[in-house]
Amino acid sequence: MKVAVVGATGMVGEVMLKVLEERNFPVTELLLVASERSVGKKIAFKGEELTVIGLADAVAAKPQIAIFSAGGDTSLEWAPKFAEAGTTVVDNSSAWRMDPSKKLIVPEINADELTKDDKIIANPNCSTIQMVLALSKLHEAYKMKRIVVSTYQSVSGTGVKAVQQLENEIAGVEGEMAYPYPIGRNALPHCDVFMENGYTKEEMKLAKEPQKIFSDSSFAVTATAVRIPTAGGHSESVNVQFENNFTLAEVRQLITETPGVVLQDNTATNTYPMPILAHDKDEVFVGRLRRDESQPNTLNMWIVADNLRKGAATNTIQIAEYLVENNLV
Ligand code: A2P
Ligand code: 11C
Repeated sequence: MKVAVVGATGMVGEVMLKVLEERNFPVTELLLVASERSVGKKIAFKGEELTVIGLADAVAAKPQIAIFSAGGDTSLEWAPKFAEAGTTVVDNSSAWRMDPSKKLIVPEINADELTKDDKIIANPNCSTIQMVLALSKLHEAYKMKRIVVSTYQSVSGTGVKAVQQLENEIAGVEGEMAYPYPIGRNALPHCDVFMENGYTKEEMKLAKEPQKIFSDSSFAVTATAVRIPTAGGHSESVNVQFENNFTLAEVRQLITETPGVVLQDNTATNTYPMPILAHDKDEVFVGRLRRDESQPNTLNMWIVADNLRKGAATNTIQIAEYLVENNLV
């Protein structure tokens, strides 16, 4: 496969290269693409030095697959140009996610929707992916009615500038601010921008993407997204009400059987998911399973994943793997 990575010099792009290499994705030629600022820069892949190229040259090279993580504006402008040239784009930005003509894919849940005609495929938001994957078998078994989710999101979700802000604060040096307030020793109930309804964009992604992924609008989601001073890994407190009753033993069994999900749940040994345990892992970790004693058929859970891996690079590359394995490119 001739593959282009658009945004190869960015935080997610760097992890994409690592994941392509680790999973031995069948790359015959790799095109590293970034903005004009980075053209000519060298980046290593599988022990080889590759030179970063610009978007127009990458389109002209007609890769079979282009994986994008270069921001929504770049995707809006360039994904259609790649698609027109015959390239299948898997896009990690928010640009196409809610476009009714594009599919929003978490491979373990709905990759079977994909066909050869899908030329631009959207990767969901990081905090959505880990939540829906952890809930997928439970939804099948008990049918979700309503989810109340509160997130504890790491600064890596914002990008390099935010990681630098946290490092500067820890080192006690002045620097550029990615957030309107200090993030060290703080918690900001503010991920992405505020919208007219008082929610943030991040909260609305959590509220709207799950129904599209499950092709099911019969459940509702409400979210509060909070930025905390962790370097990497997003955590979520999820309260989910089902139509049907469950036992905790069955829930544990279903979580154990969910592909890509790992159960870490033993209060006797202080076993529960944490960002430091999820770091650099592709799985989604679930623990603190408890029946909500205030309401019938309702479960409390704690979900953690590496937001740059399953939340971004890994999920995108799993979509590309599915396309290759099923001869869809
Ligand atoms: P560059 O490094 O040349 O700016 P991050 O999210 O970590 O900031 O990374 C964003 C990625 O998207 C980088 O690889 C960046 O390239 C790339 N990018 C940003 N704007 C553009 C653009 N207009 N055209 C192509 N690539 C872009
Ligand atoms: C965050 N979820 O942690 C964001 C990062 O829509 O792909 C990814 C933004 C997106 O702030």
